[in-house]
Amino acid sequence: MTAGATIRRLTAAYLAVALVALLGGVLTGLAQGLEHAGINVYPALTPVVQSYYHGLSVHGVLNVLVWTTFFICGFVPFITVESLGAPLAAPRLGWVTFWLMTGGLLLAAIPLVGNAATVMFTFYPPLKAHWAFYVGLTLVVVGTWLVTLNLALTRRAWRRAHPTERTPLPAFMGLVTFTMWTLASLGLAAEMLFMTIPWSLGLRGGTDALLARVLFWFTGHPIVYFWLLPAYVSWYTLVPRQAGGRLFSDPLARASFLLFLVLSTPLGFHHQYADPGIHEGWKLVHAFLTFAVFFPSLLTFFNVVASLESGARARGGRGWVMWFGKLPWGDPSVAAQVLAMLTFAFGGIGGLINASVSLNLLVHNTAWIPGHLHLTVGTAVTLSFMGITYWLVPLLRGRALWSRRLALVQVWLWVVGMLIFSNALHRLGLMGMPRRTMIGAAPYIQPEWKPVLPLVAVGGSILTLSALLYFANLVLTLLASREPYGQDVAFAEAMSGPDHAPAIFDRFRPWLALAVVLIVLAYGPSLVYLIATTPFDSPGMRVW
Ligand code: HEM
Ligand SMILES: [Cu+2]
Repeated sequence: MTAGATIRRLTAAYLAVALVALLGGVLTGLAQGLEHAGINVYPALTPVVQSYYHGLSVHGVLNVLVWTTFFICGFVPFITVESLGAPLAAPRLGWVTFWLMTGGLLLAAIPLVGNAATVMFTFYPPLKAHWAFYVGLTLVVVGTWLVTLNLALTRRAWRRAHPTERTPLPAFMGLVTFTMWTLASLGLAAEMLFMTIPWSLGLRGGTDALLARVLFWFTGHPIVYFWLLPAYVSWYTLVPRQAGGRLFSDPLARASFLLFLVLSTPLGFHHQYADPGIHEGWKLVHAFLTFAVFFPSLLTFFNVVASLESGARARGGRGWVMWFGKLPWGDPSVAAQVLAMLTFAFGGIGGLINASVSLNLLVHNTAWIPGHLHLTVGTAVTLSFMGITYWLVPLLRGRALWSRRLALVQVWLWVVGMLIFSNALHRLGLMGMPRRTMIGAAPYIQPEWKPVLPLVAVGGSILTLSALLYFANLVLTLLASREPYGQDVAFAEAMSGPDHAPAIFDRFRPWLALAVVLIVLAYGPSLVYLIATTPFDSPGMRVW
């Protein structure tokens, strides 16, 4: 089964933008890592990068907003179309969407690169960017809604031809991902449309930090699931097959995604435990809901490990734990994703610490936080996406990966580099070192930080080397590889198939309604109060 040519070209176009963004993200990261060890490369980088904070803004935006979003908008529709065996319902809309998003990205990039949007990827007011930054990012978000629309139309057309079948799991998961995101992104859209855009255009005199942060984190927590769920799609529906096994349970997989749909959004206050102006009681409600959304991740862990085990045992694996060694470690796509899963276990444990109201106070705004997010979005997601491109780029190009061995080296380097890098940041954070700080210029550097700081640069350099090998391999695959590569996408079969799931596990509306109810309960009172009382009298600031 192969999808139409349109989806392939569209996916390739999204991947191209995503990869360029990642390259920029990695290079700016290297400069930050070196800076922590006292090697200040910023003077040499002017005027391209005009300050540490300029570079950090580019780093955050390119990595977590552009690389992730563009990869996902290429990968998820591809998987959906392939698994349905039906073409994209509205191909022209697909291209309009791509150009809208790319146009928005370019619009946002002008002030970002030009140091007129050095507000970091969270753009908290009263830091004020050029209006083109906010408008451009808003266009990208609107583009993602059009992707949702196209996926929904595609499933509807498929449903007409297959009235009684269960939606195939990969397509179901793709749709849940985009439905969840569309609902969750309303907070960000509201912040842009009612606050930052009119304010940056001069139509509104002042702004308010707290309301903007509430709207930002309404979207800012679920966005992590928007990054993570596409990796889960691969872990559930592709990796078991790549590992020579079967998915343990299709109904359990659906259950976990439906729980993500319901629970991803109503918990953003866990990013605001330290913010005044939000009642402690609501912070506690969001804390409990955060622990609740850990549950579908545990379901995922159980289901995916059981699936991997089936593959390893089919390959002759034995014992309670030793089967793990029998996974196809020579396949860089599998190695990348299994190692991403392992790294994610540490990220998850750290996440529980962040989510705990009292422990959060210890790590809040310290280097612990970037330590955590490089394990999660920087590895669980990014290394999984890299693993996916190790088969997806060959498939789109029709040529085998240039070098599997180089890819394996790359994958292991990423993990080793990340363990050094992230461990150092976690430890520095526990010693009270702040994040988002040009540490080399800080007069308050503590003696106990000094032996750990060079590890940030060592780990960061290994990561950069790994990334450069990754890009080299992909470029050589495009340009120099001669061996042909097949066009089939092989999805995993399930030991317990979709027909074991109750019919309600194949419906969206009841779950979406439940999600809306929970959001209204968890956010409604605080939002109503803030909107009614917020004075919008804070002037904007440009501090760079
Ligand atoms: C070569 C690889 C990388 C290196 C050396 C690196 C380095 C760094 C450093 C040192 C910081 C801390 C800056 C500070 O708090 O002052 C940072 C922040 C950050 N990094 Fe990376 N990074 C890399 C790759 C990535 C990737 C792949 C992602 C995500 C996909 C990512 C996402 C982020 C984010 C979101 C922040 C926080 C930005 C902020 O506070 O505004 N990084 N990075
Ligand atoms: Cu969060």
